[in-house]
Amino acid sequence: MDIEANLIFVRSFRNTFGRMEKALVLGAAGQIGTELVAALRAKWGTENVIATDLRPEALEAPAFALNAMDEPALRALVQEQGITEVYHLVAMLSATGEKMPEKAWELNMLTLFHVLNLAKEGLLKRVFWPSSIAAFGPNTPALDTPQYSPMDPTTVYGISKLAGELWCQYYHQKFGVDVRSLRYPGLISWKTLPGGGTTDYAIDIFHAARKENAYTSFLSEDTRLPMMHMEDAIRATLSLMEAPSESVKVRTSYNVSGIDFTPAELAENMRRHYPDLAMSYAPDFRQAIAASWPQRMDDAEARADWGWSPRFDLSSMVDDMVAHI
Ligand code: AKB
Repeated sequence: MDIEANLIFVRSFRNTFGRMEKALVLGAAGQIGTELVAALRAKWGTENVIATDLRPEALEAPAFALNAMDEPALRALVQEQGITEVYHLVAMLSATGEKMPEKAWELNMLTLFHVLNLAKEGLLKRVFWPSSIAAFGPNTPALDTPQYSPMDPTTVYGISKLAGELWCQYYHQKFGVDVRSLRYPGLISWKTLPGGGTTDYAIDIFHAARKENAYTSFLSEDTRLPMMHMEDAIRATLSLMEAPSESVKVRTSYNVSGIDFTPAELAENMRRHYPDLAMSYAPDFRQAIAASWPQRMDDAEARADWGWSPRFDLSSMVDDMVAHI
């Protein structure tokens, strides 16, 4: 057995016969949740990872319908199931959030407070909550954005992420809550469609290429953004959560870098598979959002503190997407 297989065996043995660790994933039917639940279950055993969502039909048991805004229901589930760590993936993303700002703020912030407060009361040992490149803004250095930079987000989603980061740090410093976070770039995956983000074009394009051999991008051809293959994002999440607490020195949220490209560069790379892929560009309101975000992240802290390093480059990401879509 290799070291990783050994670790999985020991963990699930301990979870079955000894000290219990049990995870609860909120928003489990979403783009990240679908893959994170599977990865956690592979490590901890299916019965030790509870999946919840507003729409639990798509989820495999053990799974429950849960509105993360409903604090009593969330609390009851945590207590009844003996949950030790929560992965809080519920959020309204950048593009949808601009259409309903108050609702986005309420959803993104209240659900975070519900989880942080359960941890503060000692009901949870650890919390994972994702932040985003959306927490940065037009005055952030766009290239090799440092961990500590000016942050002046222009979207409600970005404001909620920046505020959430600071609340995570506050709960850690004041109450000892072990909350950990990553600033995800645009995440690229084929298992579940994303919903309501500015980086979604980088997934839509693969579906359009397969169906029509043509794509109209809602971002201009030269809009560079940080992106990451979902497998890398899941690995980053698990690595951060497995790191010893003293190694997790950033308690707002870690920059993590994967790849970066423009719509034109992505299309050009995809032409290895779709030589006649036709591109047109019709930037909409999402263009201004993308223009306010970093183009490439510097993730030196994540590399130094818990050994982060991505595996996918642009070509291997494209090959994997084409193979599966
Ligand atoms: C979005 O585009 O809103 C998200 C994000 C970068 O957080 N994918």
